[in-house]
Amino acid sequence: MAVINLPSAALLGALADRLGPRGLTRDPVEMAPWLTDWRGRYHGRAAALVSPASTDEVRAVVSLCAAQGVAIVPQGGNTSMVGGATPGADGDAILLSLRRMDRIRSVSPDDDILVAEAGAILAHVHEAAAAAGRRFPLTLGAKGSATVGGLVSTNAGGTQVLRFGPMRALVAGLEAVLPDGSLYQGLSALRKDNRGYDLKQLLIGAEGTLGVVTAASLRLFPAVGARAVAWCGIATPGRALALLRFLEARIGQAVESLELVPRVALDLVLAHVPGTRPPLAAPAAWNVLVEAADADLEGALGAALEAGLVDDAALAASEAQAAAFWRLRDSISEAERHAGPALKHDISVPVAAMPAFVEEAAAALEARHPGARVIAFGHLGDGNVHFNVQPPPGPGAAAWLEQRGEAVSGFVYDLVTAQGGSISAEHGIGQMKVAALARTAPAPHLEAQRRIKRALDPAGIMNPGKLLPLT
Ligand code: 2HG
Ligand code: ZN
Repeated sequence: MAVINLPSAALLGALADRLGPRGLTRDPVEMAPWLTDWRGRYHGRAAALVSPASTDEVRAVVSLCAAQGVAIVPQGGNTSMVGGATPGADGDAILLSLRRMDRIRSVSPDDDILVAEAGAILAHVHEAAAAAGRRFPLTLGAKGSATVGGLVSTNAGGTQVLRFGPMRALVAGLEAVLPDGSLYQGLSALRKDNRGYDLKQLLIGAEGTLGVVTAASLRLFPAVGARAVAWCGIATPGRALALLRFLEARIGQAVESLELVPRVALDLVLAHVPGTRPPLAAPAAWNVLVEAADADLEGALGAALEAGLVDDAALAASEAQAAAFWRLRDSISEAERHAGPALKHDISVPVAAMPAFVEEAAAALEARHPGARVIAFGHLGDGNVHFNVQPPPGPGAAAWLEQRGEAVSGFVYDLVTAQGGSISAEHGIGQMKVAALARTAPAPHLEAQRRIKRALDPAGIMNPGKLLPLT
């Protein structure tokens, strides 16, 4: 059993000496924003916030902490949906922010590779790729604050996974500091490399439990000439999947996104996000946002209208309108947060099973818990929706969540597991889902993961309490 120690005054002094005044703070006011997660659900404490400026400094921090068995919680943009970057309440850990390491180290159009440090913000990666006439395709609502290290460590997905896959498909190489302070130098972006286990893939999605990602080589793609974006009104989630297959048959891989938005989600956005407008003349029970690159989306959607798959469609007439459609989609989380606390379930089942799952699981849940409301939205084409549940409105909402939250989530996870699905499709496990993972994952799966963790981090100092049920 790993033993975690409190950081001694000597350790804090050594860290301060090594990192200089910008690299360490214990000031409660400076630390406060980073001790609570984006959703305001987890409140942690930390002995210090360290902000190294280089990989060498990260190595020094990890080596010093490893020598004394002190825990480290790595953090990027602090946009985790599952409390993955928030330290525990005990205050024993060092919070390690990668935000000062935000350089784009290189862009190589010939290799189609961009090397970014862990603290680089996703939107800046997009800009740097575009400046070189290329594109880094992964994108998501939090692109203005999510960082490369966090995206790697959670194997982030987002809205372009349909065509390009999640981070696991987009990271060509990694640099990381392992829990003993040694450096894993794997940035060289080889297209072919068969030297045994793929440590890079082990670190992707490890949520900081196997080391600290300090930089990544990211795959670039040709810039898009013209993107076409349309907002469609449809009758059922089944029609959304049928529409995807219909469009793929006509314009193939040009279809880059297909996002499902129920009327309740759109209504929340229109109510809570300033400057938003209804995209269609009449509200539809279900909506689909489609994006295609360099293809005749208008023609393909015309055929879908004729075939009766789509009831109404608005094709963005300008880049500004395309951005406005995307804003409606990307603001769902924020609108939901304004509406009050809800239970979040980031789930996946096989793609073909998702339309029926959305409707049947929502009906079953709402029948079992009268007054509760399911808001299932997102990446239908990936078999992943955010099956979020709002408590019955009114003053009893907080008590309802407290008393029933676990049972409601358990109900959702049991339905997902029965379909061979996953209780975390793209947000990770963090601290929010550790117990749910322990309950639903097959024992051999958990045991193999525990062995990997023990092999690389025998003292258990890296992001304790996250991802793995360790007992
Ligand atoms: C999205 O797809 C994000 O918008 C957030 O993954 C989902 O807030 C959520 O539940
Ligand atoms: Zn999502």
